[in-house]
Amino acid sequence: MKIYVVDDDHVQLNVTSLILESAGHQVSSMAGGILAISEIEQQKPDCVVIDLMMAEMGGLELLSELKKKQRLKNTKFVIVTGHSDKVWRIKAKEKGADGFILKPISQEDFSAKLDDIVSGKTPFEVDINKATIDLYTASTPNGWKASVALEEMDIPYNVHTVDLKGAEQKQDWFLKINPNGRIPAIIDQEAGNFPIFESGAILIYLAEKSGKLMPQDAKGRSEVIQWVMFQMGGLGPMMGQANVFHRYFPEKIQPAIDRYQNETKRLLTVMDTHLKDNYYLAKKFSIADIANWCWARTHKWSGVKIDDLPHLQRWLDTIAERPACQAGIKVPIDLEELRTGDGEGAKKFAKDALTMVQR
Ligand SMILES: N[C@@H](CCC(=O)N[C@@H](CS)C(=O)NCC(=O)O)C(=O)O
Repeated sequence: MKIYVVDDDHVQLNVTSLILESAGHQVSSMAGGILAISEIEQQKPDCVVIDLMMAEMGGLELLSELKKKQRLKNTKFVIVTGHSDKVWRIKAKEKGADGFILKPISQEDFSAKLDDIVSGKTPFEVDINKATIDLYTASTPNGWKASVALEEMDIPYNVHTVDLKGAEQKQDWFLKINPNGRIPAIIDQEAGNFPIFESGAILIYLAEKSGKLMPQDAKGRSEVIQWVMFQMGGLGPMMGQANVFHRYFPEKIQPAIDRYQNETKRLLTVMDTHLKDNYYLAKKFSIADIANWCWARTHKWSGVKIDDLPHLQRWLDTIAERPACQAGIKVPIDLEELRTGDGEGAKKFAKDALTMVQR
């Protein structure tokens, strides 16, 4: 059959072309997407093999352009990549690809797989709802960061509730997933059961995996990561300690309470000032908003008032309206009292937390 190969890696382009030629196909090729469009339209091949990750014009972008061409209505499109993540399969399917070939793959298998795709023997199916992320979590701000991100990115996941009071997070099986013995942690089944701990690292991993909620350009990415670090190194630890001294410890050590509440208030004020001129923490809604929102929304629990921070309040309310954020903070259970600061659930949470911090 007539096959057209597009790959901006010259070596890979030659290898793929040779494999297909030696299997008896008539092959044309181009080292990049933009130039290939008109030639492909003209040649009307039976099949176009497209590399997913190309610098100038990405494989999926090229696919979208080619799918618009009436002359190519009978042409089959196959995406080839070394990226195993299901999100790419889903995206390729959405954009109209007929097949997806994962590298590395032997010469014979490549050619056979391509034949099966073009002949329609193996229809391109993606089980979108099959969860491939395992989330180990509990109802706390750090835990919500992971569940909110998974909900926002629309990544299916299995929830495993970790019994913090029962010290399940310190058991050997869990320490193999997170050596720090804390939640949240995730395992990515699609990446050879790769474990990830530290909520900030989880957010970045998921954003990179899904291509969502973090820009890809260096400055945009940095802006997001700066605010994620602000939460990881500042807001989270300060609010966490404010909770310990203000809410959990029966002895009221006023200088410690003041120190952590004042520092929390200072950090929330930094956010308020920034949010005066910015709708979100970075340019668009991102993992930076998720990280900080999950903590800032529990300011009452830390005993810190924000009545004089109108921009922060506006931002908190804006994010609270997002359905995915609402869903994420109900994982593994709905603990609204952690935000309002009162009720039976709040008392129990504070008691359990005291057990943990005194261990
Ligand atoms: N820096 C870590 C902090 C994680 C953390 O402190 N998790 C708490 C719940 S919010 C926990 O697992 N506590 C149990 C313990 O201390 O044993 C992260 O962001 O993931």
